[in-house]
Amino acid sequence: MQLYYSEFSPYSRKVRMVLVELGMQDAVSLQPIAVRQADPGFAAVNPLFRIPALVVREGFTLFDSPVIAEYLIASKPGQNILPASGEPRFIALRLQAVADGIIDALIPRRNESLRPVERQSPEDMVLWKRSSDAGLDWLEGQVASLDGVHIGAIAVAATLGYLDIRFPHEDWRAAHPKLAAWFAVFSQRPSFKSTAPASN
Ligand SMILES: N[C@@H](CCC(=O)N[C@@H](CS)C(=O)NCC(=O)O)C(=O)O
Repeated sequence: MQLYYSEFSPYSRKVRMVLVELGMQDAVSLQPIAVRQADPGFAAVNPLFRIPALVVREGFTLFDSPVIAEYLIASKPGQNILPASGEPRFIALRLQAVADGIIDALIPRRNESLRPVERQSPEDMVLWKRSSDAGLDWLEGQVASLDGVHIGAIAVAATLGYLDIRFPHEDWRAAHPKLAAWFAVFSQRPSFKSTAPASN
């Protein structure tokens, strides 16, 4: 299998963390790609021109990150990264949805901030910040459900890692002490450390 990814992509980092937690690094070759510069043929891998994208075999590719994560997890029966059924499964998936949703708000806000000031939309930036802040507030109240190593916890760690890399001036820890304490421990895991971007 081949995983198209970029080292700064938090959705890709989540999938790479899943690979490490499953002990599946050797089953997948990592293919770094600058997806905005990808040639039109990349549509055969992901018609949305996004990463991560997993080529399982010729003619069968998977996207987006929750689908890839679920596929990898399903290929390793007996794991606990996605509980098989019941509420714990949906609590983990809901955490992943919030973590991914926070990234969905952070990325456009960062992209907007890189545009010339006169072309920025302050209104949109306020709305994106409202969304990611409220997501973090919600996670602060859900720290008990981050216990363990499941897809929800992995996704939240990838999101907080992105926040630290791209928004280092925004001190999310001050207003979210329980989340910060959880992250201080979880971020010591080899899956988090080994997937850190090499350079900024
Ligand atoms: N919901 C998708 C989001 C994927 C996504 O947006 N990835 C970004 C990189 S972090 C991307 O490929 N962006 C392409 C672009 O900006 O043109 C997922 O979870 O995989």
